[in-house]
Amino acid sequence: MLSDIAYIGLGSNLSEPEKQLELALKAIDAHSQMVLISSSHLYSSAPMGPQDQPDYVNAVCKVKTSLQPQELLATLQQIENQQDRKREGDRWGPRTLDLDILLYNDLALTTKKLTLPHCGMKEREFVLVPLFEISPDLIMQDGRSLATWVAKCNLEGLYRIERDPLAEKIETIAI
Ligand code: ROI
Repeated sequence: MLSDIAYIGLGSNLSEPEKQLELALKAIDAHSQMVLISSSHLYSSAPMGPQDQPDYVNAVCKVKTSLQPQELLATLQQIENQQDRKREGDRWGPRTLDLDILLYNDLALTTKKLTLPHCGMKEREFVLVPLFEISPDLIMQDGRSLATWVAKCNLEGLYRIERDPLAEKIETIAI
């Protein structure tokens, strides 16, 4: 049964980032133990951290899943690997694909591999804004609304990438 809800943050700044995110969303939806409920627009922003790397494209999606958090993490890492994610080198360096579990039901968890809710999300407008787009009524673990968190973050430099209406039409016709 797909009864657990997870929010996943997606990011890329190498090898056609927009395409990387679209491929990742398809891979998530194609998995037998996950179904994609909704996904945000794509957003572009300058890198947080080291600046000597390309701008990032980010998005957030909501899934229903029967995978437990650790299994979900392993599955997302497999999708990253399929899309040529390299793990050696700088932890804050450029990457083809980054998939982070942001929230898993109301679970709070700290293990060596996984912290839930995702530890950096509060300071990351490129996570909070797309999350707000798809689930504006979320209440976060500190009892505050997601809207309050969004109101506190600096939105300067975050750009929503408008979907190309022609490309969308072609995709619909292709189906
Ligand atoms: N910066 C932005 N804008 N988006 C990201 O997804 C992102 N991911 C990272 C670091 C290097 C922290 N910076 C980022 O891992």
